[in-house]
Amino acid sequence: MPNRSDLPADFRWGVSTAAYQIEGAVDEDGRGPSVWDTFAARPGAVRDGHTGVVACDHYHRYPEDIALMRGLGLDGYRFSIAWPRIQPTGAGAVNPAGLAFYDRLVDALLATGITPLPTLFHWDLPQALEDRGGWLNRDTAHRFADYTAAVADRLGDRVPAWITLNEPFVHMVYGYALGIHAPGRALLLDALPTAHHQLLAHGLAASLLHGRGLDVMIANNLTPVQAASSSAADLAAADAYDALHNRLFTDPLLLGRYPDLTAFGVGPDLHGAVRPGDLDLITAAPLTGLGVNYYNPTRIAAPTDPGGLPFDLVDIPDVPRTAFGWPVVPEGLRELLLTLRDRYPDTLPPITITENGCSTTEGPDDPTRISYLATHLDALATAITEGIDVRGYYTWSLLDNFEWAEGYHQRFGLVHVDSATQRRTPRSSYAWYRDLIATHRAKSATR
Ligand code: IFM
Repeated sequence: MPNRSDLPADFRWGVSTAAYQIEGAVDEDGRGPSVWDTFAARPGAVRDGHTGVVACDHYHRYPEDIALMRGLGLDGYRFSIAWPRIQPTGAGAVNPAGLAFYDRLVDALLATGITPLPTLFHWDLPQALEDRGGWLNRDTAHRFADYTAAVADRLGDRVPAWITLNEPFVHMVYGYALGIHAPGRALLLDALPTAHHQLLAHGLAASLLHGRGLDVMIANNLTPVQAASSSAADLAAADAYDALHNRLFTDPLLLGRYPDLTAFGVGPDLHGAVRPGDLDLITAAPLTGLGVNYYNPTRIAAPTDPGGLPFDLVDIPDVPRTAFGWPVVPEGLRELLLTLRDRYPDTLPPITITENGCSTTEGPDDPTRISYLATHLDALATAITEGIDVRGYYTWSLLDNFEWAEGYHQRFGLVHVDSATQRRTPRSSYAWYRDLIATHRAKSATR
């Protein structure tokens, strides 16, 4: 069996983070409020009332965090840019101090030999745009294009590749359909236009980036979908869930059309959101890479409530679970990558794993995280030897950080962060990842 020591010589290693989860400094240097500031301040919205007001104080401590990255020997760092720092109200003049922060961050990374990989939107929409409908409003896609142009004009001379959006599925479902995340809307299937408006935003931004000679990716949260049995009803339910979670976001990008959502009683215009020509805008610029965020497979059965959604989520039996309760199935990563190749044989671009990792309750010694990373990297190595073009792996995450509705309770970091003192303590997984990267590099040099 191939394993992680067989990864290609030019394979790139990284870590991933996101602005609201680590930066803090929410009122500094002209940053405007985001939907997450508003949501986290709402009593009961986030576990124990945690917020991102301080988070990991990365806004001030980024030199220390880059030193930690240097210690790992990383090739790349995936972070996100906070739109409300660049345009405090989501439109109009840019805030020079906001741009200057990312300018400093990018220069500091490059000085360390680490390639910056920014994500333009990781869920922290300027509140002023939410007040005008957020991603339910088509205009937000155009505002995103303006914001993208401003940031690319400033950083594009030093940043070769860009990720437009992070996990539009999760943002749609948790933020707009169920109300578990900001902006806290519980619209169920009426949230579907937010999928299209996010993809339209991606397409408009991708064209701008491509026009500037920059590489463009999008980071999707994808899951292999297992039917609970081979019954026709379970298979149909699994197909419906797969359409909603995966194909709703990859078919428009890679096939230029939306999947069939008739199982949800939804037509191809997603409740009137899709206008003639939109799919051409979404695909106008080629994706130079597909970012895959993989955490676990999803098991689906036929619905028990005939009046509800056309699927039930069911537990995957007999597998370990992370502290979050998520099933640990490394083989699911390989299965997912093979499915993508089968589904998009002519259009699938090279893949980068833009997130993968687990929360644990462990202290400085975190063998569970090491095992999670090792087994997923072995599954990835197998997929690569089976012909899948995967260029790199960015683990989630460098630091323990603000895990959205779970606050600081779910800890994903290679580095433990004491929320009271901001003291960073590398865990044993940090040393393991460092040694893995060094070993891979040494082996690659002799090939
Ligand atoms: O912390 C999140 C991240 O913001 C998006 N992907 C999943 C991670 C773990 O839940």
